[in-house]
Amino acid sequence: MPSDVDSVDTFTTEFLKRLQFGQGVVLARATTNDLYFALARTVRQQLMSRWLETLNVQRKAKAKAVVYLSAEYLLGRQLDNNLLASGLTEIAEQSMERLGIDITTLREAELEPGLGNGGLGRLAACFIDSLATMQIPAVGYGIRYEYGIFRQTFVDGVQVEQPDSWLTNGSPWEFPHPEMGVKVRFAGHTETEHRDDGSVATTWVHGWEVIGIPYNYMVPGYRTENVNALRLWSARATQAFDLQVFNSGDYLQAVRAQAFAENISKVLYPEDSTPQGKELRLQQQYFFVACSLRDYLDNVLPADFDLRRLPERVVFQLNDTHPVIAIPELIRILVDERGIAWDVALDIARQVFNYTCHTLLPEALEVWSVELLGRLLPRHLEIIYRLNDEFLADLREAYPGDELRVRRMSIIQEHPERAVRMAYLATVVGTKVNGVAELHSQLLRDKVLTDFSAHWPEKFTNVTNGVTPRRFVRLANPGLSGLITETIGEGWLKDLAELQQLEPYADDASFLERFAAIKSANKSRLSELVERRQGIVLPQAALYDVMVKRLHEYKRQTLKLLHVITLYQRIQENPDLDIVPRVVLFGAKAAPGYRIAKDTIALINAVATTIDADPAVKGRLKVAFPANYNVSLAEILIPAADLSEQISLAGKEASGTGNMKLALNGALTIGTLDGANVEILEQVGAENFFLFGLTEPEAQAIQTAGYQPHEHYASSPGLRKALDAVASGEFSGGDTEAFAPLVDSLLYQDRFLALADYDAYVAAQDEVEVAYRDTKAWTRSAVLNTARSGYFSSDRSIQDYLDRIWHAKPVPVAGPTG
Ligand code: 26W
Repeated sequence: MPSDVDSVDTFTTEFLKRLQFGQGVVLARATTNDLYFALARTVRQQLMSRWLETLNVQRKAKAKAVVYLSAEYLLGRQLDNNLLASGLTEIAEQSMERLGIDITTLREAELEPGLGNGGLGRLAACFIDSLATMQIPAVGYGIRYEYGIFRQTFVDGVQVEQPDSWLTNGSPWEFPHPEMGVKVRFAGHTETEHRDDGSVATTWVHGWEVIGIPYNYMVPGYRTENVNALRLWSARATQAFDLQVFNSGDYLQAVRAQAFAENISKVLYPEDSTPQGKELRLQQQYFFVACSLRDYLDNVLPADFDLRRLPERVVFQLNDTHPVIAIPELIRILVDERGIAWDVALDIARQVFNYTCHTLLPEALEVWSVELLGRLLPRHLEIIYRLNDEFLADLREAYPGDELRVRRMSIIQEHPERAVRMAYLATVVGTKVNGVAELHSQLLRDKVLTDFSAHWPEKFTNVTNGVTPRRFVRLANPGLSGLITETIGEGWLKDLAELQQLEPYADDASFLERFAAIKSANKSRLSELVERRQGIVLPQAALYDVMVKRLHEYKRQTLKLLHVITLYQRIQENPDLDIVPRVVLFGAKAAPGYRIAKDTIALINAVATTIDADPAVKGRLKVAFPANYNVSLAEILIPAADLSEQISLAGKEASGTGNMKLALNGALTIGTLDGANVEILEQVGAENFFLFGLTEPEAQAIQTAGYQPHEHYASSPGLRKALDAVASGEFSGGDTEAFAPLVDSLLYQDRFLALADYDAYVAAQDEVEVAYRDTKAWTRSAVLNTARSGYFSSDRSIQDYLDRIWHAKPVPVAGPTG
């Protein structure tokens, strides 16, 4: 048995062993990275026996397991999370102190695995945390990108992307298993054999193949013995490639072929809304899905398992359409490899797959051209065609004569090119389709998958997103966590609804004072970081106004910026104006090819610089845009926020999850009736939320009637002035060209009605200002935001998935004493 490291002594001994035998250095000569590795390995070792025991118990229980298929996991740093889960935080801190090591430096030495773009990837990370904490047998499958989301830098205020080489120092948390490599085939053709008994057998004669190497990561539940696995795949060339090296004589060509294979898991695509239809992306999707299914069916399930009983043992959750190619892959395995009849195989597939949709934007719905699919995955295309033929036949029976409808619902689109609609494929085969917030699920039914929801109303359901309170409250906000635990005990970390018990304290003056002091300390922590990184000093006694999320037109960062410009102009006009000092913080990455988004970043930085240079504004208005917003930065920014900006055009943000993290940490939301904002408003109460803007039906009506952004420019003096300032070059040293594309897109297009919502937004911000002046009332509202946001735990989301979709049950792992 491995030694337990449950005292400062044993921990220290183990740590020094890891340092000496793992890193091969002595304490006096160790680098920060050595120390970080030794610490991580000491923690990992403690979790190891639990992990093995979990696998053991789960295998014996033969319980139904949840398999989460996701192309992205935005994990964030692991060290603190794993210390917390294993209850070792204090022991580790004391041990490091005893050795004279600054543990904070070690924490910061960890390069976060940024294997996701934004909301969808972070949601996956929260979900695997909750699954483990709730003791559900579950495994997450994904891709071990060598380069995660790019590192954002600013050069003269313009976003410049750098590769995120998170693996350069190695990763102490991963367990590679090269001996468990899985072959994945691509391309080639199919051959059909008509047997004497009338049956037909298809063989896929592939063109080339690669190997998937699994890397395991532990997913420890919070204060439970259960440790689940996250298994990420890395692509390697097969021996066939190696042989070529020897046989072909063309050594360089062969090495190039090898590099080609390994390209598959090289880099995360940084587009999070407009699929590029790139061949490599489809290769990534099929690669990880094929590895994962093979692994689960061959290695996780018992050797003699009868796949006809698959639905009793597993449910596959498809995180958006990225893993949807798993559907034809499973059918292919069952029919072609296991000799199961088509109808039976299809019936199995129907029971095991479910699909979560994370968007409403039509341009974000993935389609793969038939040409590409046929070339890369010829057998899968055949299977999709057959599925579609049978589906269309059913439709023609259900809606005789309604050929228009049949064409609308076809899995294959004809225009502008023949292509497979992945969301339709998932909807046709999956048992359940869910949206990620009430409004989103409703719009999914009514607007996006209309015909399908009429055809199969019971297929559609909602599961409102959630976030893990372990990372986003306990770790990110230790001050608040301490206050909460002192007040209501520590049960809230596993049952966030218990935060309700804080409600009475919203009227307790000393509690309010402590709550406000914690917020203020979090602001100091943030401003220290901003000062360290960019040499900017933030005023302390100010309203911290935070907008952090990917940069996208529908999220309307420009609307926020127009408000900032308006505030600036008010000060310019009236230097003695009595306004609430405000720090406006942005965090946002733009997809590298998204022109308008990058222009918006440049404009935010330009406005920040201009305002900074103006002495009249000093201490009253400040814009800060720390580069490279990621999970680690979120953990510092969110707890410091007074005001949470959730201002997307109604009907566009599927849910949002930053909105939940901010509310939980006591920020008041200024927001539209969009995504989960609707539910936040419902929970915290209208008195504690600044609601503004068009509703979804109103926005729809305006757009149908023919929206004229220019009319708003003409009728709103504040708006006109703000836009004129940008157009006149006030923020670009007189250059009127610099932001012309941005201004023109607002004035002549404004796809997301920013101008239409400007007046309402500024009015709501004026209310914010009035409210903020009453410190006590504001803090009371902040406390109520925290107290009433327990609903937004990802544990609650997972419980909803269990009840409505998965129907799996906990399998607790008994501790050493249990
Ligand atoms: C390039 C193809 C593509 C398309 C969409 C890549 C990635 C996506 C994701 C679905 C984008 C995404 O992250 N969506 C967000 O998902 C969150 C979790 O459900 C929601 O909270 C956000 O509202 C939604 O934008």
